[in-house]
Parts: sequence; C-alpha cells; structure tokens
Amino acid sequence: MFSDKEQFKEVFLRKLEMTYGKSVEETSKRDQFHVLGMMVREYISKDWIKSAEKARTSKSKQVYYLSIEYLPGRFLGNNLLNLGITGLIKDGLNDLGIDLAEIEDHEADAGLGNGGLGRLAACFLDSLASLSLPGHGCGIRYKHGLFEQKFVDGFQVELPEQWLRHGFVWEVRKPDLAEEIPFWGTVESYSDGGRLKFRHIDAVKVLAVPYDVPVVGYQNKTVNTLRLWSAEPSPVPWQKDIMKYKRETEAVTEFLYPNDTHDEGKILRLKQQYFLVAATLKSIVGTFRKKYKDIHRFHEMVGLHINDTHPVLAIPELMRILIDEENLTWDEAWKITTQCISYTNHTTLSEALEKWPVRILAPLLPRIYMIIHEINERYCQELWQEYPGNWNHIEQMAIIAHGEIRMAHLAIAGSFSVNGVAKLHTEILKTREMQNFYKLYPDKFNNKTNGITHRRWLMKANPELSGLITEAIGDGWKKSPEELEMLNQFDNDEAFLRRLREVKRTKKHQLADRIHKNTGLKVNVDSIFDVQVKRLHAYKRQLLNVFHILYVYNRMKEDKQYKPYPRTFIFGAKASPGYYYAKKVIKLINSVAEKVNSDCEVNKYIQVIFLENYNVSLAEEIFPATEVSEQISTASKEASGTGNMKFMMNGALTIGTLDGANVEMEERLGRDNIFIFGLHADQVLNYLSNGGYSPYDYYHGDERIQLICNQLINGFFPNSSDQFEAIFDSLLTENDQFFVLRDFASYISTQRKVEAAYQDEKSWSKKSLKNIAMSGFFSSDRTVKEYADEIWKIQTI
Ligand code: 26W
Repeated sequence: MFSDKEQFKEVFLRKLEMTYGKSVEETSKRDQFHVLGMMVREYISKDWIKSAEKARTSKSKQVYYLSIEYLPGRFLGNNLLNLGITGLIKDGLNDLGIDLAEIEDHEADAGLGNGGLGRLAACFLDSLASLSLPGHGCGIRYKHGLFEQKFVDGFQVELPEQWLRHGFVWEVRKPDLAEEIPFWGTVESYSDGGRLKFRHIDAVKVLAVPYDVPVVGYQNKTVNTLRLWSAEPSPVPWQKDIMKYKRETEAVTEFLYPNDTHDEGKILRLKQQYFLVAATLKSIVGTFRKKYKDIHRFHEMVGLHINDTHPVLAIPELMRILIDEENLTWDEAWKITTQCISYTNHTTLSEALEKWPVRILAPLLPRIYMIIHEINERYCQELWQEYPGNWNHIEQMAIIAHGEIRMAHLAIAGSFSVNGVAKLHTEILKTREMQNFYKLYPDKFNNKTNGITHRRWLMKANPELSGLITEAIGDGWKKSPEELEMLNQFDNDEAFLRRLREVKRTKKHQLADRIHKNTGLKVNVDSIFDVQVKRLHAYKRQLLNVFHILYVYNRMKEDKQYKPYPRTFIFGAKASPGYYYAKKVIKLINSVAEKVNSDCEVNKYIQVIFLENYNVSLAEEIFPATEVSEQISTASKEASGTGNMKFMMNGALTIGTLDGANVEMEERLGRDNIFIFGLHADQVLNYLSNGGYSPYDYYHGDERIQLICNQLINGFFPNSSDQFEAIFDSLLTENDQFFVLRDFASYISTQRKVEAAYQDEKSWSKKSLKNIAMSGFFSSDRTVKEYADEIWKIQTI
C-alpha cells in the first residue's frame, strides 16, 4: 500500500519486478497498466470491505439495480479521480518517466451494453456510490461485449469484441458464492402436510459464478459493488454429452446481444434474462436470510429496480421463491413482490416492447410460466371487476394474449412504481402508450429525468474546463453540481469568455489529433465541430444530418460564390448487425465523406469524418471538443437522450427537436441558447394517428429535397449507385415514417442560424457558458437522489 508519492514509486517498481521479473525499462505499457491497476484495487479494498460490511450488518434498506447491460468504459482514470489520487499517481509515474495517459490507453473498454440504457446504468452506479447510497449493480459478465466496428469500403463490418483478452484487473471472482440456475425439465406437484406444492425437476443446471467489481464513490470512502454473473457448467456428473453441455452453458454469457430497440426473440436471450434474475435473487435472498428472520419484511429491507423489461422475470422468480421455498401464500408473496419491484421504461417504440411467445418461454422455464399464467389470471379478474364485460379492453391490457407474454404489462402489474426517463416521455406513456394502465394505477406512474455523471463527463473528460470552472467558482460544484449556475455571473466577463474559448480550442486540437491518428485525415480546427454520436437508428435521423451536408455541398457546386462558414461534420454510430436500413445509412455517410473530402472545391469549407467504433473512451474525447450537438430525433421518439446532456455540460450548443430531455434543456436555457426546429411531439403523433403527411408534396415542392433524393439513386455516388435505393424508398415509397423531408426546411434554416450565431464570437461564448452553467440539473446525482427519495426510500449511509 502507499500513502505518498515516494512510497507509491517504491511499491510500483517492486511490484512490477515481482510480477513480471523484468526491470521497469523492459516492461511494456500493458504490464505497467496491470500493476498499477492491481495497486489501485488494493488501495480500494479496505474501504470496499468496510462498505460491504456495513451493507451486511446495517439495518438499512439495500437497493439492487438489475440491468442486462452496463456500459462503464474504462475504470482506471475514474477510480483515481474518485479516490482523489490522480495527482499523486501522475507525478509519481512522471518521476519514473512514465506518462499516465499512455498507461490508461491500455485498459480495454468494458462495453457490456449497447447505448443509452447501459451507459445510464453505469452513470447511476457512479452516483449511488458518490452519494453514499446503499445501491448495487447486478448484471452479466459477457465474454464479448458490443462488437468492434470496422469500415471496409464504407460498409460496417463487425468483429467480436475481446475485452477480457488480457484479463480484467478490477474484478474479483467469487466461486464460493456460485448459484445453480435451472432450465428446461418439468414441474411436479406434491403435498406438503396437506398443502399443494410445486417443484421443478429434471432441469438442466447452469452454474452462475459472480465476479464483483468495486464501484468507488467520489472522495467519500464508499465502495459499492457491481456483481456480474458468468455462466459455467455445473459440476454435477450426470451429462452424457458433456462437451455439448459445456458449450451450451458457457454460451449463456458469451455474447451481448447487439440490438437496441429491436427484439430478436431468441431463446438464448431469454436464458440470459432468467440467468441474471435467478442468480441475483438467490444471492439477495440468501443474504437477507442470514441477517433477518422474518421474510415478511423482505420488501422493507430490499428494493429491486428493473432497468427496462429485460429483467422483468424478477417478478415471477421472486414469487416462486416466496411461495415454493419460503412457504408463503400467494397473497402474501404478491404483496411483498409488488412492494419490492420498481420499473423504468426507456422507450415507446413498439418494436422494442418485449413479447415472448408462450411456446418458447413455457418449456424453458416451466415453473416461471405457471406463475406468470397465474398472475395473468388474477390480474384479468381484477380487470373484469373494473371493466365488467369489456373483453376488448381486458384483452388489450392482458399480460398473456395471442400466445404471447407482454413483458411491459407484467412489469406494470407486478411493480409499485413505473417511471419514464424525461418529462415528455413520461407524459406520452401516461396519455398514450400506457394510458389504460395509467387510468387503472395513476399513483404508480412517475417521471425521473435522466442524468449523467459529471465526474466522468466533465471532471475526467475535460480537466481543462473543470480547472477553469473551479478557478472561477471554487470546487463546491464537484459535490453539488447545481452550483455550476454560479458561472452565470461571468456572462459579461470578457477575459473569462476568452479562456472558455481557449479551453474549447485545446480540446478541438486534441480531438483533431485523435482523428488524424485514427483516420489519417487532417481537420481544420478553425471550423465548427458539428457532432452526431449515438447508435444508428432511423428515428435518430442521422439521415437528416446527411441531407444538410448534401444541401451545403450542392449549393456550393451550384453557386461558386457561396462560401459557408467552415464546418467539420463528425459522426460516430454503430448499427445493429441485422438492421438493413441502418447499415445503408452508414454506407451513405461514408460515401458522402468520400465525395466531400476528396473535392478540393468544397473540402476547405466542409469535411465529413466518420469515426469507427464509437465507444465510451472515444466519447470522452469527443464531447469536450464539440461546438454543435446534433439531437435531431423525430419528436416523441427519443425517450430522453443522455448524449445531449454530455454535450451541454461541455459547452456545446444544441441543434435539436423538442424531444426527450431536449425539452427540459430548453426550459432551463431559454430559446436563445439552444436551436430548436421541426415538428413537435403532438404534431408527429397527430400525423401518425390521423394521417395527412405526404412526403411527395415536399419532394415536389422543394428543389433542394428533390435533388438530394435523386442523388441517392442517379449515379451521383459513382460506385454505389444501387446502394441507396432502400433509403430513397423509405422516404418516398414507405411514406417517410420519421418525417425527414417534413423537417428538412426547418432544419436547414435553423442550421443557417447556427452558422450566423457562431460568427458572433462573444455571443456564442455566452451561450456556451450558459449551457455549462445550467447543466447541473442533468447530473445523475440529481436523478439518483430522486429515485432514492421518491421510489426506493433509501438513505445515505
Ligand atoms: C429488446 C431489445 C432492446 C434493447 C435495448 C429494447 C430496448 C432497449 C433499450 C431500452 C434501448 C435504449 O437504450 N433506450 C434509451 O435509453 C436511454 C436511457 O434512458 C434514453 O436516454 C434513450 O432516449 C433511449 O433510447
């Protein structure tokens, strides 16, 4: 262990030698990363043990956040920051001629998530620990996280991700705490002292082995736990075909499913969901049993939060434990279960709402199916009391219908709290998507607007800006991010605004270096850095951004006098491997990049950069360097967005629709400090229910649109002329479901306003400052406090 720089250096050198049998000079950066990681883990361990002991012995309620995805990225820099030892380590390594940043680069990203939902879970863990709240993460230790993306000829190619190749230094394997998870088999009934009981027999068992990862709070000695379960063969020697058994068990946690929103309905995915839930609940009930005698008080001591419906089987699984193993009656078990479970919905897109065919779920999880069936029976009886004779209504709200189990309905029926992730989103749930349920259970519904951890996304990603902020308003904002509002007093301070611009320029230079390193392209740091980074989805409308680029390009070609203010358009986006349309848009962005970047008439003014393999680490370099943040989803479709908040916190200005949390950003910023365009949510929803939109009117009525649409199919992209028909058809044949053409004119004219505003340097800096100052609300500390106070009812320890 170490407590000062000199001691650190001594221990570091000794460990490096002992671990690798080499002198410092001979060790690789990876060796150095590994040893530093081990030292930091040791440094954490005392507080980790103490925090775990507190959780075990204290009589306070514990919350478990169940999520099929976590997207934490790298841990080293974050742990150093939260432990408050970045400076010590940096200086110590410097003395040894080692650059900390270089070492950090050798940590693989933990990419156990697809996008927003997984990253939100990671931000929440950071906030829970930093607020000293007794909240822990429960997830799956996928051997391969989200695929690695490469571009070949402009097409996306997916490679298996290998984050565990060199080991994961932060985890602790706990084989003694392994649990057996049963699949398949049958249910038999028996009589237990005259009482009818059920048990699951002839099951195939998979061993769930936990790996614990410390979650370090910000300078508060709290270290919570993220427990990730890994599937292994169970040691029972009953299998004939042992190789097949081994393969099939390990397969359960081999890959993260790479789709967000579209549900594939694959049996392996369902296995993952039950595996997470069953392992987690076994371990929680076991811990509870050691501590308390009375299972009737389970819900007073334990909160279970389900992150979307993916872990919704926690409801029937808890019922099973309480009835089959703890011998409670149905009514007792239901009371406890429904007071334990809270549920967050993250999307209203219908294709994302999980539904499992009974024919798949019932044989895989026979006892669980029986319980879901019974929940449905009783729930439909309740509906019958409420809506006697109204079969249609009951069928619409049922948990099981037409041979399918609707997981969102199960989540609502079996929980005491249902929340959306931004005001607008929650309103849409209440008044549209879930209005029947809202009528029945108005008290269950509530909003918790998303947030992001300002520690990773401002303090760690942008130390230059953090330093400037602290110089100006002190460092209270680090623990109370709402204090960022104090920055408003510098609104007219020329010197301060200049320094704000200098910071942005430094970060732009750093990103330009990264772009050069990754792509070989040199970008103009004097140009506006205009960025759209997020998963590729039709509703997020990367296509609208592309249309703007093509519009500027076409205008320059047509009018040689026209010189737009220089802009660098930066994209990062992975498409789900089976999402045909999204992959076409990737190819299109790359084709536009090729066209624009190779044309010396335009490339002095506009450039297009599509960075491969967008992930958390790359994001940390992108957000601080951005000046224009693209948040241009079709209104009503983006539940919240969280990238929007990261940009705002780093002083970018948003061009966006009134969708998701953009609405609340605008509320805080005022119209002058954000560029809003396009249809409103109610207009979109109105079109969708009543019709009345014809993209042909816009195609024929606007020459700019017509030209761009035609360029998709007329050979304008020389080697790809047949590539983009699907995009053309989505707009014209399939009635442009996401209103790209409808919002085009509004988007283009708003982009012209952005361009003009940028050229008024001082006024732009003021707007940028305002964005930073008003971003405190979007810290996940605020969000998590709201969950803790209003849903979980837990207190700081
Ligand atoms: C079944 C397949 C599947 C997989 C993932 C369906 C749905 C999902 C997620 C719910 C998709 C997701 O990440 N949603 C995003 O959640 C963020 C955090 O709340 C929001 O900020 C984003 O708006 C929302 O799209």
